[in-house]
Amino acid sequence: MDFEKLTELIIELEVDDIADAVKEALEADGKDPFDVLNALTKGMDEVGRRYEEKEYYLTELVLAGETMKEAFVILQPALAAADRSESKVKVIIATVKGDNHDIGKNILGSLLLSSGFEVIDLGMDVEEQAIIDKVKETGATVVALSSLLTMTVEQIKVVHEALKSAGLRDKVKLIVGGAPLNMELAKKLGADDFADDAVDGVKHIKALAE
Ligand code: B12
Repeated sequence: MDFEKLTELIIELEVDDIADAVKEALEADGKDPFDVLNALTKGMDEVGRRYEEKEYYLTELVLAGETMKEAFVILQPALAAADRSESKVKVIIATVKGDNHDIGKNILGSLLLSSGFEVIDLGMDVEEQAIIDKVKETGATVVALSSLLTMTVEQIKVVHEALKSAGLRDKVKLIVGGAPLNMELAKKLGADDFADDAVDGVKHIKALAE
């Protein structure tokens, strides 16, 4: 199973075949799970491009999301097995309120797990209060928020303000990611940090947690 084939299966939305293909790449071919992740992400980028070019529509977007989820059932344990560190810093991850994109967040979660972090995943479309409650309950020191929609990036500021009002803002680091964001906007919205992709995100979170 070569990497091009994995990328192609995502682009062609082969939801029934992707799990076996990922399994074959990992088990029979002994491929590095991080390289497999790269190949799958490349496929999602192409799906996004086709959607922008109106070659794909919402149905295809939904199917691409499903296909990626199927792949992750197999890939996630392989990523987790690559656990490389002793750190047990607690990180809350969530997609902001109003946003139902969770693939990027899930990738970040898997990579954090495989780097030895304790990950508390609140899911997508998450209200600020749920984040506050979880910070209080777990004592997490990092909150990582995902926003893929321009419409929902303001929600980062809402979370920042809510943490402040609850007296928690100086106890947690807030890092954000997602296509509509950049470092400048992230800082303007009250976040401490931003990363372009999940691999960089893990590096930034390691630095923030020190
Ligand atoms: C799949 C998809 C969907 C799926 C989501 C399935 C799911 N369970 O996630 C479905 C079909 C549900 C969907 C719906 C919609 N979508 Co959509 N979707 C996409 C698509 C094609 C891919 C997103 C994706 O998963 N990418 C792959 C992952 C791996 O990448 P990623 O999410 O960017 O994450 C990476 C980084 O950003 C970063 N990252 C992400 N989060 C975080 C967090 C932290 C802390 C850090 C450090 C890093 C980090 O790391 C990740 C991995 O490296 C994108 C186009 C694109 N190319 O991005 C459009 C896109 C995001 N969608 C878009 C739109 C408009 C919509 C809809 C409004 C469509 C509609 N008319 O209904 C709805 C909104 C629904 C809602 N309320 O959220 C637009 C957003 C435009 C904008 N700027 O606002 C995009 C950009 C498409 C486009 N070009 O128009 N979508």
